[in-house]
Amino acid sequence: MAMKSQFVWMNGALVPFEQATVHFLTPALHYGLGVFEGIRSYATDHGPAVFRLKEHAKRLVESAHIVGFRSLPYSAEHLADAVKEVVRANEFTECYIRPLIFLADGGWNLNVDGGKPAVGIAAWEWTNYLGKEALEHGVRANIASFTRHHPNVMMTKAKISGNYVNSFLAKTESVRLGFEEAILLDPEGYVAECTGENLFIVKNGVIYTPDLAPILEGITRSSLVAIARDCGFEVQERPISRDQLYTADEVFVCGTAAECIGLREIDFRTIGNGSTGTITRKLQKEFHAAIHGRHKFSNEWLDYVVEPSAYRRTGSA
Ligand code: PPE
Repeated sequence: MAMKSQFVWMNGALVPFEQATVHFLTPALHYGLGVFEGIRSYATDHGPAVFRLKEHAKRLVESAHIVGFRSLPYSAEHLADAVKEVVRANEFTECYIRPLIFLADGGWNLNVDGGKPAVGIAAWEWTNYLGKEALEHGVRANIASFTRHHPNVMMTKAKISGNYVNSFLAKTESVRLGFEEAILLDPEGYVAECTGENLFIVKNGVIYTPDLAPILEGITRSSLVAIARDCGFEVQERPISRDQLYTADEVFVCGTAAECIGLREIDFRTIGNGSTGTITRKLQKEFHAAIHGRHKFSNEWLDYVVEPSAYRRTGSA
């Protein structure tokens, strides 16, 4: 199994991978009542480091607050430490980390207060989320026939497990049609985001991205905005229409799993020169420097799994 690791953190302790199981009558399985995060650890000269761990842990706890969990057994700080423990225990350098807080017990009358949350954190080696060629050549996308959630139907700021049924509908349709990713429009018909990524366009040297109202506040999105502004690019948040995608010079998407990937074709229309654009390439390069500890933002954004001075002494994690 590609997602195999040695240990999974379950409710406060590491357990062997095979023991990280839940019962069929776990309410989260029936109702999608869980909140999760996608986090990554990367290799750096000072050993493995988790990218923007504090922000991910904060969003996880905020997602739990949004779905109505009143008290959690662990704080954001405790969960952040547990994330690093999972990377260390599994002896991973580069991995994807998946914490999940889920309704584990009770709540069968559809009331969060009638149940109890449980927490798990797994990690696995996940690369090439959008395929091997994606980084170099970009991917082909379509506009989904499914609309993104209205923010008062499903809470779009929270990474709620059940929200992802909408992503599954769109992505499955997209892949069956022969594309690699789907772009979802918001209930007003403007571009929202992809199934697991935020979206940007470039037109005449200016970078545009939809404002935060209907979308997930992506941590990669905010990192790329900071990097782009630091490079001297103008970045504007504003509504983007479907036809503005077609005539953009470049379109790119970003997320923890996908990182930063160009879209070379949308709805059978070539975007720009039909390959990853120059500004996208520049941002990819800066982003890769940042995650691997070679950028001026790296200090602020990386959390070392092993204290850097200890790593220098032993030369390993
Ligand atoms: N929008 C959606 C809907 C989304 O799921 C993600 C992350 C983003 C934007 C970007 O957010 P951020 O990772 O903070 O930059 N999607 C996660 C789950 C992917 C999956 O297949 O599962 C991820 O990239 O980890």
